[in-house]
Amino acid sequence: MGINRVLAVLSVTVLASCGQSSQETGNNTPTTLSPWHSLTETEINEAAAAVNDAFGEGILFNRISLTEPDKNKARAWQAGDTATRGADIVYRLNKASYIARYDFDTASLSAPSEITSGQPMLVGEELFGALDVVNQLPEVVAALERRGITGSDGLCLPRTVGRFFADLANPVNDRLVRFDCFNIRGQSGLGLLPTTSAWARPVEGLSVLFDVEELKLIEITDSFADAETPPNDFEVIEFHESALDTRPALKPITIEQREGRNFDITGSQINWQDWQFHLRFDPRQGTILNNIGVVSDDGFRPVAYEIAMSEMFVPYQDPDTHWFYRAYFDMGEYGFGNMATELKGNDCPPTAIYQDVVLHTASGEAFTAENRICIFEFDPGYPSWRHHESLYDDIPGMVKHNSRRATHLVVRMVAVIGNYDYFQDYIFQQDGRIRIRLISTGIDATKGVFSASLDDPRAASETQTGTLIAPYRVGVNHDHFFSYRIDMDVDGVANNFVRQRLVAAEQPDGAPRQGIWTVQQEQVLTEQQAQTVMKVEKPALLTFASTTAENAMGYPTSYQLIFPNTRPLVTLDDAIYQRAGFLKNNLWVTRYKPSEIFSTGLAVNQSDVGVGLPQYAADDEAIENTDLVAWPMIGFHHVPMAEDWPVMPSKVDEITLKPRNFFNRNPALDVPE
Ligand SMILES: [Cu+2]
Repeated sequence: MGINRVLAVLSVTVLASCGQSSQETGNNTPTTLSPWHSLTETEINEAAAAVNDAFGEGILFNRISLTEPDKNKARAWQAGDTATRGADIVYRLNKASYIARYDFDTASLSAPSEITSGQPMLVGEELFGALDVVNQLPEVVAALERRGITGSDGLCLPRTVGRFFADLANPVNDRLVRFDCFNIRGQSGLGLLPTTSAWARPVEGLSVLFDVEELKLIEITDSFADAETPPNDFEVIEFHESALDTRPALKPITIEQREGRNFDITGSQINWQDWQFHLRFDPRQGTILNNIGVVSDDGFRPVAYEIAMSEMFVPYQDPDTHWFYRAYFDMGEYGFGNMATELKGNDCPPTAIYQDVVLHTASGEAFTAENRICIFEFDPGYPSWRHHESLYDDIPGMVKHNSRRATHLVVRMVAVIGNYDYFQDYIFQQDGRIRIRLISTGIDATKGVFSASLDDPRAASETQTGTLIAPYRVGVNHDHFFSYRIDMDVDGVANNFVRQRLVAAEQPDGAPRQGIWTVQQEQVLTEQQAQTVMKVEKPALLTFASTTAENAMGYPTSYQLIFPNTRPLVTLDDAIYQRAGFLKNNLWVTRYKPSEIFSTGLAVNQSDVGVGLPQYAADDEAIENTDLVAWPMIGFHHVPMAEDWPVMPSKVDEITLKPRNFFNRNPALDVPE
């Protein structure tokens, strides 16, 4: 079906013509790579060649990532040193999955180990290769024609399937996806082009289970084969600007830095204000920060060794034949880095600089993807701090008003996982805070229904699992859960996890107060004890404290983890939720292990139950005075609404790392007026 080819050609053309590569990237090229530098094109090609040489052709490369560097060696690395570097190569061969490690120093490949639990990420070539075949299947063409959709007006798109369909295929070895379809017919003014939103007209009741490796149809399910179908050919709201009656433009707010930027980039290292960190890009996790800390008069003070998202889980809440399986582990199943899109237009402010990233094809060839990261400074519009001393208003000559402008540094990428767009931001502040911000926008997944409004007698049953957000479309209820991995190293590797609850303290009879609240420390000595479920009635202060450094008042220097509380509503015994064991707690704390990177395990696609964080914590290791990793979970329950349509307003979720007795005073005190 020509449309997919057309789309592919269009996107390539757009990339070539609108690339912002001529912009300054701000990078001073170093002579040697740091331990945390993203894999280079040369390195990726060398690692892939080693695997091809050892095991022959026909290998599908799912992921070539930087090997987690030896932490002790990496921490001792100084600019100019030669770092030890390696690549982890995850690949498919003869219907099995493997991981091997390539060492660049010795040019040697480890013996591969077979991955027997779960499967590696689906890569673009698998999905798009299958897409062409599925869209040309006579059964699919016929089912679409029965619904009045012909030629390139129909487009079926792939979804991961969890660990279902064991009666039809082998969920352990077969690479399964299920396609559902859309009417993408273009409307007046678009010429031969499809509608702006490929997701706006669902073709309900048609699903195609497909093996993307064998390119084999397994099952086609048409619930309306002999019946009237929900409408699929109505006018949709085009959201490109020329199709809209836009409001009058605002008088412009100009953002500029005439004297240049305030951050320096050398290789993977970024310095801004007192902050220093390394930035790399990974096909699975996207942007990863390493060796993050504060440059002080006493030298480099580490805060965290690594910060990255570990998994994203989006389970839909509809038991329908065509919806029950929809629960996406977007990071482990598709790859957040692989799905990163070019940043352009209003994605980043005009002062941003852009970085290209290096990814690879399924055949292991490295390529450069342009402008996948932007970095910029930003004025949030409120001061870093302020005080006006009204007591002295009448005293002439005194400085009564003090406020200091705040400036933040933002590192941004955007991944598009099908209908949703996710911004992954790391924000550095002058007051010592680091914020991890996840912004969700894009297009709600909708289910095609017969009702155009609640007046239709069918609407009552059709809106049991969602909201009629536009005529003939129900936005199905779902969750967005984000699991992060933060390797805390507060003033050194050895840390303690401190959990304090704010609790009511009854006062004795006759006291002037009947109740106050106090801070009570709980004993948290092991991985099991550290598992934290948030309670509205007993808020928790969650901190990671140095075991060696104290501030001037004698407190252990600490960083606090702050994040909104969300809980799974569905039992963790559910077939889908059993694969997302990280949901059990708002926060897990484990002892650092270089092999424990992903909260849902190494291979998430069609993964088994109970993998990942529950396994890492099962041995209940002691976590006193040792190297600790924090695993906070954030997210939201999404009950869609009309305002989500045709494209959803940006929704922000955040984790804050906040200094708590890490400094001796407000660290932004010295910001000049
Ligand atoms: Cu949503």
